[in-house]
Amino acid sequence: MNTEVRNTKLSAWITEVAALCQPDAICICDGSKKEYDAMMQKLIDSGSATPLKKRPNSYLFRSDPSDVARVEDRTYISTKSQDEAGPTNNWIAPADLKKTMKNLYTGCMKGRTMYVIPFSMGPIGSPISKIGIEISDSPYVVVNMHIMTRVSSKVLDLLGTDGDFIPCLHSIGAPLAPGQKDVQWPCAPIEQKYISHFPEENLIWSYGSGYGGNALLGKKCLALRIASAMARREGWMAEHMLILRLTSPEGKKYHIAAAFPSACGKTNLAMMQPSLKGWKCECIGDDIAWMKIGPDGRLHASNPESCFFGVAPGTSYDTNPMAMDTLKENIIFTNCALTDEGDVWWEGISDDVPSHLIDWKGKDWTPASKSDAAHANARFTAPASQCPVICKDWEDPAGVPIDIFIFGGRRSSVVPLVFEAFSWEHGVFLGATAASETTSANIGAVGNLRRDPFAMKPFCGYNMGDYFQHWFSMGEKLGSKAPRIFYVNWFRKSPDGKFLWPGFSENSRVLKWMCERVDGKAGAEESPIGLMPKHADLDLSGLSLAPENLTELMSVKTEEWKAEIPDIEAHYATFGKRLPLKLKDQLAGLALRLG
Ligand code: TSX
Ligand code: MN
Repeated sequence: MNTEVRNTKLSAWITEVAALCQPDAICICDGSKKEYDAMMQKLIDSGSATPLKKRPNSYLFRSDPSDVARVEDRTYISTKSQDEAGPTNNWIAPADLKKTMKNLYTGCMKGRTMYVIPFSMGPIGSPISKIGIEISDSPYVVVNMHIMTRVSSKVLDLLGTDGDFIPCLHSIGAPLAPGQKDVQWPCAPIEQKYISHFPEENLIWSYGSGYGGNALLGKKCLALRIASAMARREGWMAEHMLILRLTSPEGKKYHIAAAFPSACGKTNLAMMQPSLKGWKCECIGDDIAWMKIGPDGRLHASNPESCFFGVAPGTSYDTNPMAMDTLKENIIFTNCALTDEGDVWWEGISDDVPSHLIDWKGKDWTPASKSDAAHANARFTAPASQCPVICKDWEDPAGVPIDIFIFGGRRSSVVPLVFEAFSWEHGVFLGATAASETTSANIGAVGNLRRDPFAMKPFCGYNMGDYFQHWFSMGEKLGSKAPRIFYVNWFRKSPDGKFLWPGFSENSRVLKWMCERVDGKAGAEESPIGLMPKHADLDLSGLSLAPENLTELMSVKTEEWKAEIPDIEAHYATFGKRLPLKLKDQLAGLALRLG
């Protein structure tokens, strides 16, 4: 399986890491199916993976109950000055953090194999792509990276002797003494976990966790935190956005990129199938968009990932049939429940609940059990190529030209179904002030309002005030070719607590209005918060929506919006001097329009 390493920087780094972490063996991964199968067999033999009888080539893993999600309070942006990391990031000076972590890394791979995983974010060899090398002592990381990214010995060929890459060092932080028996999911205690980024030297160091974004370093760490810092330096954008192609009955293509905080159904929207006759929707990505200004002066987006790493609970044939069809084979499931027939199960997958399950902790479960059978953050790792509605151009190195940006959040009141920004600058204001009510999927009290600018709060690898300015600068470069910006809220409720909008496939009606706005065909009227469709501008044919419900759904209540202003001011204050003046101007404009 060993592959020759000819790259000077890589061989020096492998030698350095091996000396520090002291693994028993080193394996250079080649990304082959043979490698995947051999690795998975080892994971089955050790009891870490359970093959699923009901799904070909699919496996269930159960994590340690303490290692179930990204650890935001253990995630660091380590820059020379704290001001560069900004108020939204944890910060430790690089020298101090490296000293602490080197102590932890010392001997941390004893009794284990050190895997060297060469991967490409974006198609191998494409000009938009970035090469990363993850060194990890977790075979679970290797098999997941095979699906999530393009792992291949071709990446090493591409690097040649002097090509550059982003080093991503990962250890689960659980060395084995001679003869010590391994556990099913080895990891370090929370106070030893560190997810560290050094954006000034394009470097990632992760220690102590084997789960998701803490360990699979190509995704949140590289493609968002490190890439966002590179993008600002180089004049492009790395965003937490889905990408989709909508085709009208006339055959006109529109490309949409949308940012939502967690628990708003981003993956569902990315794969949504329109209820409107003749409209077609195809998925290009469900989480990350890298966007560059193309030779045509427009903003072109591509998806750097090759998989969907989605939250399983709530995914069903009702909420996301295309995801369900993606999950039929070749899937890694983590922290789902196991049925007696040898299939996975999670809350919300079906109306009927099995009378017996093995829950995510490996314990017997019945409907009478007090806790959920699947963990709320249980995941699937699924090849994007298996999605029935993956766009044929999803790997095109040229990307797709973005027509429309959507921001949104979950708001049970105040925010109407949809409105359009008056201008790019107003749109940046909408992104910068985006907020969502917390659900049980978040930690802390349910129903609190949380500002999550551009859905990037956990993922911006530099000062967020500078990030806002970068958005303004990109708008200036794009000029009249900039995408139009909209804000949506699928979650407004009536006073008696019922969702006012049916959502899901019916969201195509909202997207259609956006497309018609781009074409200058649909009307809109000015409100204090933005441009709103008049009732007749939305295609509501075949939908039974009571007129008074539509009125409530689209209403803008001046007093409610005035009450938002102090909260936005408090949000602004956290950015201090780095807050662009244009954002203050936008808030003053809103206040003025509200009267
Ligand atoms: O994903 C969602 N979307 C976007 C879909 C393309 N969800 C699920 C969010 C949890 C992750 C939604 N939930 C959406 C939505 O548009 N809307 C709602 C609220 C809602 C829930 C249920 C119904 C209607 C609205 N209707 C019935 O249950 C029958
Ligand atoms: Mn995400």
